[in-house]
Amino acid sequence: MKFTMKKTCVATMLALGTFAQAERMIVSHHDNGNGLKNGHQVLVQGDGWFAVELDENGKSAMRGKSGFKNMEVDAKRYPLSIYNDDAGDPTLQQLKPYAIYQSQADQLSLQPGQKVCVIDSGLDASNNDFEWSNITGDNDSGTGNWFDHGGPHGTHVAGTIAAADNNIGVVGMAPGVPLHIIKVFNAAGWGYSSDLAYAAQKCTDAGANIISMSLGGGGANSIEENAFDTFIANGGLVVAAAGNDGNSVRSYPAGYSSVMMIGANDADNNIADFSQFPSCTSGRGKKVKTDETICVEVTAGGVDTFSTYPAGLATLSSATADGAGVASSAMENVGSASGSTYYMGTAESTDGGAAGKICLIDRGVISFHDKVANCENSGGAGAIIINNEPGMLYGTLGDPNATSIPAVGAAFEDRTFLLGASTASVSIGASDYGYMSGTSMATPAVAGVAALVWSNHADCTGQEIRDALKASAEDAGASGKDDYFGYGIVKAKAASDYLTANGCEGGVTEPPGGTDMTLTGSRSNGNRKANLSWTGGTTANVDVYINGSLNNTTVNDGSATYNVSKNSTYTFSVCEEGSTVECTNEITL
Ligand SMILES: [Ca+2]
Ligand SMILES: [Ca+2]
Repeated sequence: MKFTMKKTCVATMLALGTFAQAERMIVSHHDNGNGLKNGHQVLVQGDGWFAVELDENGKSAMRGKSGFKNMEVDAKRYPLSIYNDDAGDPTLQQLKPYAIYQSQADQLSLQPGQKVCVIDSGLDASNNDFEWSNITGDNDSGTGNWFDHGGPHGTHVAGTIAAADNNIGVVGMAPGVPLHIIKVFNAAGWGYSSDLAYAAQKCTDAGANIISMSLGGGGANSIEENAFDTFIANGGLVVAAAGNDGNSVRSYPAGYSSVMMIGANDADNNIADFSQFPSCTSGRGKKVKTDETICVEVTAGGVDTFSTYPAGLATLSSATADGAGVASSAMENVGSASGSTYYMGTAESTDGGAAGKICLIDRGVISFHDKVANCENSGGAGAIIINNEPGMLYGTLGDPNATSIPAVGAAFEDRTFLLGASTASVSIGASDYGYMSGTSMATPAVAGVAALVWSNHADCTGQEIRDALKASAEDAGASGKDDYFGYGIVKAKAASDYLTANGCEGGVTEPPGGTDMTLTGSRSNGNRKANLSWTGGTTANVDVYINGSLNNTTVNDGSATYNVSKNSTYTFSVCEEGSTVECTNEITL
């Protein structure tokens, strides 16, 4: 029942550049260098050097000038992604995962009053990066103590919501927010619908206002659905993962209307290839109905998400070249090595030149394992395998593994830098922090963002927070709302600003970027008919709400008439079909 995690390659936003005739060069000089700069556009300069574009003639001329010292190519440095994790060692400093920046969680401060209930595999007490005094829990019978992990999944999820802001490790979307942990999985990795219905009650009993579920499976269940309906009817918010099968199947509990379905995006604002995308329509023929609450509503970062693990259960790598940190991924073999670099090409055979050195190896032709084995059998101390396409290289050496030297993957974007370095180091070790991918990782990100936003707008209901997250999400993928992203990527600051500007009830007439819809009306036939006229709305049909409840769906032709009791008044509004955000004003007749 628990969604399994997947590794995917981090996509990069830049393709490789092509070499024009002129090349950007760094020229270092004696004296003040003014004689060398004459006649050139200096692009950037520092103490004893400057960068200019030079063709071959220009390079020759430069070399011949008085005061010239040296010249080298000004190598391009590409960001790996639009958003990046902080680089460094989480045992020495606190690293913000990329999704913190992407979802603007670093732009708001958590206020008191929130409690997030996490239904998962427990939160392991061995990880110190939590405010443990704010954390309570329950466990299902048979799953063991909630504070002992049943696999790293629950600990990773909890860290994304609430890891403490304490100068070490990572930081959650809502750092230190009180948690109630309900352990419904053990190492076997699944639970029942009845477990979730029971858990929802336990979340209520604990005083939680948000439930986060990084889990799901096929098949709706009325007892389970009722439990979440009750939770939101009492003002709460429930989020759940869309699922990791990369298809259009609707998973539950995410597929219930009361539960907000969460998809996963990567650090480049692309949808994760595993993120499920069920349709927002259900039924057939004349009964076809569009409902935005049964499909993905928003997304958050969930590809290669960096978070907490039970102590020592993660494997983390680090690498440097000429003393500078280089992004890496752990492939295999715990240990550390450093030394001079030795480039082995694709390392298809042993090479005595690698003895005592760090092998730099291109991906391709033979297996990762055999490359590392050829490095080790040449006397190499450690291996860095460099991707042959944009992005980080993730991989393992497979089983059986006859090698023992630490081997890490590196991104293609760092190839030039690595091959130009004279020394390098690699290290792989057990860690309290590591990576997972899945809609399971995006879901707690949204739960944490919701807590953060809600804490700054404490008078709002869960439904209003849900609407604000959607109205303020950043559109991504296909233009406008789509089945993969829903309304888009959640943005904490934008959601808070939206609520500040519009109040809890939001911009009923028009959210940012929305469609103008206005409603007017009158009574006739001795008050027995209510005649509505509206403008706007881009859907073929519209939903008509009477006294806050969906009454019916009708053709978007700008008018409709209702038979009403002559002695009562009614409040009407009209929304785009399936939307609770793209709506007219309310009128009372
Ligand atoms: Ca921390
Ligand atoms: Ca979109």
